[in-house]
Amino acid sequence: MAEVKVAVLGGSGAGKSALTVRFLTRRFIGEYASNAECIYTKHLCLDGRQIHLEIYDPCSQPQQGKLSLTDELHWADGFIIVYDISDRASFAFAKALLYRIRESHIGVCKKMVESSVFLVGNKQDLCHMREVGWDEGQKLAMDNKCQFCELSAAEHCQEVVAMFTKVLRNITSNFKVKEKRRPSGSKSMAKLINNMFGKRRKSV
Ligand SMILES: Nc1nc2c(ncn2[C@@H]2O[C@H](COP(=O)(O)OP(=O)(O)O)[C@@H](O)[C@H]2O)c(=O)[nH]1
Ligand SMILES: [Mg+2]
Repeated sequence: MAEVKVAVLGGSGAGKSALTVRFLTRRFIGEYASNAECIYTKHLCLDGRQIHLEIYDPCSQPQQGKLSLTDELHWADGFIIVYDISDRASFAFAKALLYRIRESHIGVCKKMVESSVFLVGNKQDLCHMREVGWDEGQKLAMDNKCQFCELSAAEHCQEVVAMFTKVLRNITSNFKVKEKRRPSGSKSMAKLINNMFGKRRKSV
């Protein structure tokens, strides 16, 4: 069974818990414990593959200046970065998180990292109070080569499920690439050893 770990990060009040609970229960309950740091677990089947999913929903985020994220960056296979479209400060915070993720993964296969980060503009139902344009979110995602969508945890269920599913699918396909690489690497090493010593032995 594949183990997949996703961290949902973003400013306080952006809707991290609402999105997580919406995905896990398909419900929006309005108020969420803000002092509880949760790792939710769920078994699910994705494209015929069994997955043990863990979702990290932190109770609060460190201030922008103290953005270490070291534990999260080690722990997670993928990230959902959430901001509130009616709160520009949460967008600035999401930007800082994306930069932090990007700089921490320098040297790692870029494509894998990029495909497992999703920027989400939440609270689309509050578009009459919008402070962050759709195009700004889209541009930030393009600059960081991650995926992007706007949605509403309060009003959209299918969109939330689709967004999480996309993240999971990208992470598991990264796993498949890693699995494939390993045997082919050892095979080519075996071939190399065989070519060097095997052939020589034959010629003696
Ligand atoms: N209008 C609206 N409110 C939302 C939405 N998502 C979350 N909220 C509200 O925003 C507040 C903060 O949400 P919460 O999930 O606790 O944010 P967190 O601190 O990032 O976990 C709560 O009162 C939620 O009911 C949304 O899509 N639309
Ligand atoms: Mg929360």
